[in-house]
Amino acid sequence: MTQNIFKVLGLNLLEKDGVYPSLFMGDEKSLGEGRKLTAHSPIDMKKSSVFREVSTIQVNDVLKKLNIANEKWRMIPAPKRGELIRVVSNLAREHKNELAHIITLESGKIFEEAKGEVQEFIDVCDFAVGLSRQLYGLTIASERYKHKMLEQWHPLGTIGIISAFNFPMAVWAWNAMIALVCGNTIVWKPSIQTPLCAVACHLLLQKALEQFKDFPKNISSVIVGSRAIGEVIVKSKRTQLISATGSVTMGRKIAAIVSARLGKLLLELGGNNAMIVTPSANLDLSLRAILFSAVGTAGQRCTSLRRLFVHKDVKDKVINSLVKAYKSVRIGDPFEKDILMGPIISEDSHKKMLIALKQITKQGGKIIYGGERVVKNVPEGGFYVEPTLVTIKHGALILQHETFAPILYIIEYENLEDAISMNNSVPQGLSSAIFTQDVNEAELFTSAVGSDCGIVNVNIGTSGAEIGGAFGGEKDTGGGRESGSDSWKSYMRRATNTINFSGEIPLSQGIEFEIK
Ligand code: UN1
Repeated sequence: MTQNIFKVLGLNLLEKDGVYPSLFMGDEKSLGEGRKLTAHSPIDMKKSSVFREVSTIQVNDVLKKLNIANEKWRMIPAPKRGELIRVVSNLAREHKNELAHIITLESGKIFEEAKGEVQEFIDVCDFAVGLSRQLYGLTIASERYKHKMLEQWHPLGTIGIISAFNFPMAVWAWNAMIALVCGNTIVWKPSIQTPLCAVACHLLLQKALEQFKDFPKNISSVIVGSRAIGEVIVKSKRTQLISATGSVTMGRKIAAIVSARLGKLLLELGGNNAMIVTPSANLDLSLRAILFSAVGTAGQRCTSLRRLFVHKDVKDKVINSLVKAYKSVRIGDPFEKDILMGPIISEDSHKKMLIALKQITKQGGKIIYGGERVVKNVPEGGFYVEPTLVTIKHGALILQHETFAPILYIIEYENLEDAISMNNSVPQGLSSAIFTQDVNEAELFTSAVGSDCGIVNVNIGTSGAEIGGAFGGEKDTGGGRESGSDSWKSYMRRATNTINFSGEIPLSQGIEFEIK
């Protein structure tokens, strides 16, 4: 199936010794000569691909070519650029299953969720097509006689996209589709755990480009490489915006480099998302939302639910139904129907989960369900774990950290103000939710003194955001917004124009400046 999609896209990619090309620039591809990068499928830890890293000189050459292509691309009218994205969208629809197959193979997320991710890719394409006719600025009343003020939005240039393993296609699409309609060229350094997803997306785009003979070929590039390759892209003044998704630690490093060269940044970093379940909540609905948010993608979404604040009056009921639901979660091969939870991404990730579980007990928490590695009825080699429920008191240090694994902390609360303040008392600020039937509680939670996150939901879980909204969060989450709403503005530069048609030269602020 993996080779199938590449064949469909018109390429038999695998080179002679089983090594894939690691650099894709427009319709060209190059094999690297540097060190070997081997990706393993988390399903069974068997080798899924081998790449060889390219040199930093080659990376710089790519950036140069993208800058040159941008000179042409930015002059193609935006609605015409949108036509390209419409073709990409249709191709993604046509190959939904094949694309989802590669996502499941490389990230280990269940096939159903992988198809959802491709749908997110398709949705953002459709959004970008509409956007291609709506890149407009304001006109502003000038204080001067016969003057006009207006804003124009222009392309930035070349955008560097750095993405994580957990959304190996959708996060690229959020950035790439918007960046392209905005008139930019793109370079993508995907996670080294999910390189085939990146290659497939790039080739899909190239396939779409075949239908547009007048368009420059070199508007997109993918470089499969280690951190060193990412650093070249991040350091280069040839990238006018760096959009990075990943851990807070990674974000801090990138931010230091990009800020030092006064470059533009868009960061979408870790979350530590919470949900409040109030006494008036519809408990059946909250249970379903908790389950998808905490267990979906094996707890490896940046929007995954990590902390659950339950009112003391409903705590026992919620815990009992959660334990029951957690027991019935089917864990196993993510390609198999009816499986709800696949493996976590790596051994390292499992080690981190075990460390967190130890800290929980040391810090007074209690593991009330799960936490064990699953070895029965799952493919051999992969790291399959039981989703884990923990009861713990607010104040435990572990609650400040995001562990990228399916661990859910349950914390009791008595009054809503306290729960909101606990929701806000972590360094991260991505997603949050409240389950309530009380309009005052819902309004308080979404108000200025409510949740301090970028995503604030009522009667919906913390994960599974639609592409139409701006996606991202505050504080250590990095402050960036991707995907919908007016996030496109991050991919463009704003020019304020003042036009004088008065035949005189009046100064603003009433200043007189005449030679007598
Ligand atoms: C991520 O985990 O980086 O809201 C993105 C969601 C998805 C995107 C998650 N639409 O859960």
